[in-house]
Amino acid sequence: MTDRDRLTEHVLQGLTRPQKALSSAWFYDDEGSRLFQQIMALPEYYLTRLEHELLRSRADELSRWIDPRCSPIDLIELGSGDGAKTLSLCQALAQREVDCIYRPMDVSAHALADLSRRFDTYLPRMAIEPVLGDYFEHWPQIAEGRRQVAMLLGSNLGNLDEHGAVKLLQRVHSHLRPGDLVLLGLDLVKDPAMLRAAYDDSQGVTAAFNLNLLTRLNRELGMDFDLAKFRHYASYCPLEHVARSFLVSQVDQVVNSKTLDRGFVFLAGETIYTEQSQKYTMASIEHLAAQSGFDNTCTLTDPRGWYAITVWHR
Ligand code: AVI
Repeated sequence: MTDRDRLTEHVLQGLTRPQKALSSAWFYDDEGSRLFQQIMALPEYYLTRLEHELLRSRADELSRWIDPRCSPIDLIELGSGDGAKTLSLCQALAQREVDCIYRPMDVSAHALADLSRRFDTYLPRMAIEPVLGDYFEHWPQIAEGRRQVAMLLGSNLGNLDEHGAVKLLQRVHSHLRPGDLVLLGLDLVKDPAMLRAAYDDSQGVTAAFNLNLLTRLNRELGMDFDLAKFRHYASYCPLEHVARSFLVSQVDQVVNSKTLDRGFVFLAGETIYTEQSQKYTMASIEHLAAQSGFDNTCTLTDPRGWYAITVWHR
């Protein structure tokens, strides 16, 4: 099945349900990836900066957890992007003279090319074996006798619902051997106003990021969404610890698709649910580890307890 076929099926299912919904996994076309880079630099979007700072300032500690014996490891990063956040951790591993192969996985060839350039410049000694592909489907071949450390940063796990997150972690578990590790970057529960602002920035970049999904559907499925007739809406639920984003139809309207040869009715005020971003507590991190078969080894946070990096054992 091609990507286009999967998108077609997804839209048909997602826009014919009582609560219309589209997955945020489709946000990341070229323009979506560009907008996400901008989001990561926004004042309200603290996640990237805190994670970066944690990886930088606690790199030594993390590298001791990762590799107490300096044995050969394969560092497999799911959704590495351009590798900017992982460089300091890799530098700490290199300083400890850990025999490490870094295996960044990403669906973007462009991001992997940037990553290779970055490592060539700042850490040319690091062995890198990039994997172009979707981490839900691919896993690199690892030689016997090497320990695997699987990494998923950026609180990307939070974009999956609980079932999806556990399923992904169980899949990772199935590829690891006893003693292998998982390292996750997770955003923590905090002031709801701050969380909401992170998904509704004052410059409107997150709104543009959300609306870009409709531009993608116009281009790829011959749809005729009028972006001026939809608004970005972001919420944070303190009961469920989830930030959610929606696109809200401003008027009664019908949106047509040439590819699907049909129309979709939207009432004024009707929403398309486009993204969830789960936030975590120490207890929910423990619970997630247990549900997916791991032991929580250590969890580091920044001094304010806003963001966590957690290391789990298979
Ligand atoms: C990629 N992911 C973890 C981001 C998040 O925080 O959920 C995507 C994002 N959506 C809006 N802003 C950032």
